[in-house]
Amino acid sequence: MRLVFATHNTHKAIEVQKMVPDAFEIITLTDLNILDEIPETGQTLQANALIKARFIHQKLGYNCFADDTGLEVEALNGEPGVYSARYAGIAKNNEANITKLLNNLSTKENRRARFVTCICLFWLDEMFVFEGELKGTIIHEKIGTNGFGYDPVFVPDGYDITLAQMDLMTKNLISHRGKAFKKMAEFLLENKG
Ligand code: ITT
Repeated sequence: MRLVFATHNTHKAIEVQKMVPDAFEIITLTDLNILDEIPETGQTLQANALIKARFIHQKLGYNCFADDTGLEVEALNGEPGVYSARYAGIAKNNEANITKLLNNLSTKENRRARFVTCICLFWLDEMFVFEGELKGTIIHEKIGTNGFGYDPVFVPDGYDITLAQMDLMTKNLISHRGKAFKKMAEFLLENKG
């Protein structure tokens, strides 16, 4: 069964395909040749996930979902939060975002942070929301080359390596997105018939 993921981020689509039941084939906006960059104008992660999922649901009428993730850093009053993708001003420039984050944290002792993912699913024309979080610490320099975004500077609680040093399977087991998508996968398994 095809399920549209309202994203152009192929990294995320690969992560998610591994998490949902095999019966579901994840199709991205790029696969559908939909080039629109859906404006994420919401003030919260849930509002942005809803904007993206509703855009596709209204345009195509398909079962579809979108997610939004933010990194919330305690000492920065929850920043970058909903602005995580464009923290340094340039959309999705991971290098610049990490540099700005490390600069802003350079004088702070508290380096606690968490990733939060919110998913909005349109399933048979009804809307459902799923959430997951991952707590950890921001380190002082980048380590590792796997993953994307802030992974090279985030060490999850209970580990002494960054998310960028983990293989994808391990990241999916513990991550904010993994936990939120596990909830969605359980829902889909229960409701697919
Ligand atoms: P969309 O096209 O789906 O909007 P995106 O790249 O903007 O893709 P998100 O909205 O989910 O991705 O996440 C916002 C930013 O948060 C993203 O650009 C990364 O900088 C960061 N981020 C999200 N998930 C992450 C993860 O698992 N590890 C590290 N950083 C992550």
